Amino acid sequence: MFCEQCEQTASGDGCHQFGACGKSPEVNSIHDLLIHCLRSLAPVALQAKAMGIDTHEADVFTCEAMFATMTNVNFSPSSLKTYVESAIAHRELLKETIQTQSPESILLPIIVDFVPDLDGNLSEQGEKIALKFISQVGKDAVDIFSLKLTTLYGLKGAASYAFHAYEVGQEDEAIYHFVHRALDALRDQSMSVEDWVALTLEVGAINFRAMELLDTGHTTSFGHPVPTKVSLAPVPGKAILVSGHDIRQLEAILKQSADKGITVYTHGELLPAHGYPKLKQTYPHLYGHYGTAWQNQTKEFAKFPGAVVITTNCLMPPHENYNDKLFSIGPVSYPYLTHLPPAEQGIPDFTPVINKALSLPGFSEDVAAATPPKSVTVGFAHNAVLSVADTVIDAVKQGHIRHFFLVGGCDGAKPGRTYYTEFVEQVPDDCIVLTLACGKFRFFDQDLGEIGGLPRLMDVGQCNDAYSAIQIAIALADAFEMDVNELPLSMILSWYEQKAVAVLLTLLHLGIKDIRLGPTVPAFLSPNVLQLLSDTYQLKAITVPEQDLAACLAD
Ligand code: SF4
Ligand code: SF3
Repeated sequence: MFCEQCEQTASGDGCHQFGACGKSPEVNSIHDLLIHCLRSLAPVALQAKAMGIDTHEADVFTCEAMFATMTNVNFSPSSLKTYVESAIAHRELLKETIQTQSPESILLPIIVDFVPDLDGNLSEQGEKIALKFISQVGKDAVDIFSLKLTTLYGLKGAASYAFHAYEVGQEDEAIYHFVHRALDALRDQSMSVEDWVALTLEVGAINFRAMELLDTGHTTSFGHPVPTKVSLAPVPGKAILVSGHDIRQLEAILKQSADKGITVYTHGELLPAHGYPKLKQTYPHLYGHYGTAWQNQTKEFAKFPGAVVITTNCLMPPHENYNDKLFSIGPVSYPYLTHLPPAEQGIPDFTPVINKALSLPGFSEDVAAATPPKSVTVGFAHNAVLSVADTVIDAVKQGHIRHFFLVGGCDGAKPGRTYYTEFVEQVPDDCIVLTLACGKFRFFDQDLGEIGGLPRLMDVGQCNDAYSAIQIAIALADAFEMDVNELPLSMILSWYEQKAVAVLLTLLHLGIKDIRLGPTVPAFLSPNVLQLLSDTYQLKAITVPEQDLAACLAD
């Protein structure tokens, strides 16, 4: 096998024997097979679009299937086989419609005739057709292959955000068209390094649009986030824990579990859900947050005394001591986990989750009483922060706020990730820390105090709320009549999976410079591509907190 799509990749080089994420060579090859099938669907979808044929189902399917191939999402050969079958079915249906509408032959590339042997060994077939370096020719082969991988991985992140946005009723045909176009470009042998750089940055542009749509979907459905205190201590009683990113599915769980005497807790990237006022008002049994980031789930899920639902990434191979109370939905799947299929409008029937929660002990009075009453405040998205923009601007002008740091991104298990905790601990008292995504769990419960009534630590939201952080930066730059890069703002980001790749490409597409990235730079960036990013955007790897902090404050 070969995979290097995430930060955890073995020896910082590539997983060759088995995935560090728990992905087997077999599953890795079926991911590759699925990507190949989506690449074979792409030119057909593009042709159909050009002829005015409705491709909507294939578009949404493509985004969901891309999502399934991301790190820590789908480990199930049988579930992945269903995705492969559907990709071919969507493609054949569109081919048929094209032929009916235009019987004179339309030239489509050979890839559209690829037919996997669904009764054969899918893994072996995937291994044969995976995107490989050896198929690359010419003097720029290494760099073009690197940019192809960057495009593909960023596209997975952007497509998954587009799928989230679709789920909350927001779509843009331009995104779907681009997803097919970029997948189709992977077979193009005529593109130069410059062409690939341009396409890679286009992934960033399209991801910005996907995050914007998701923001619109969330705020339209649940209101603009407001600063909200979230308890980290449990209450006695039966309990459900919801992990991942999907706020719409969290709402469905809340709806179906209302009046059942069950308390619902968030885990990982669902913490910011508490900031959405309509969700809190409608469902008072959405109570608190349990645990920290995804990489601690084996301990945290095992200890949780109720049912657990994982809605999106990041799923780790579940331990047998909790797999009977863990349920997956959407593109997430693991061989021996119970997967709840979508019923009405993509929402599963969560009865098995509710029954499991009722059958488990829940939090006892003793445990609840013994847990120290701790809380964190969430909900500092663009609307909330910009509603106090005057206070922020005054504090900067009067010298009370010296600098802003955006510290966040995807978390992981590497020891070097303590950098982010140490960095935040060393940020001077006259600076504000904005944070987002699961990287925040390194320091989310620290009390950094206030500056002139403004909290020094503000949680902007999930990784997709990078959109919100960008809106805040743009508004501040406008207020100070300067370029975003001239603001007293430094971005110290951590990356792990492909959503982070998409967010990074968005920031580069917007021309944001001086980003510090860690804990390591992506293995799929060739030395020349890395040099190009560092020359053009001054993208740098993190060093040690003291040194980076001093450099940011000196800029
Ligand atoms: Fe390795 Fe990451 Fe690929 Fe998993 S997703 S196989 S950890 S590179
Ligand atoms: Fe975390 Fe997986 Fe990316 Fe959404 S939950 S940030 S790593």
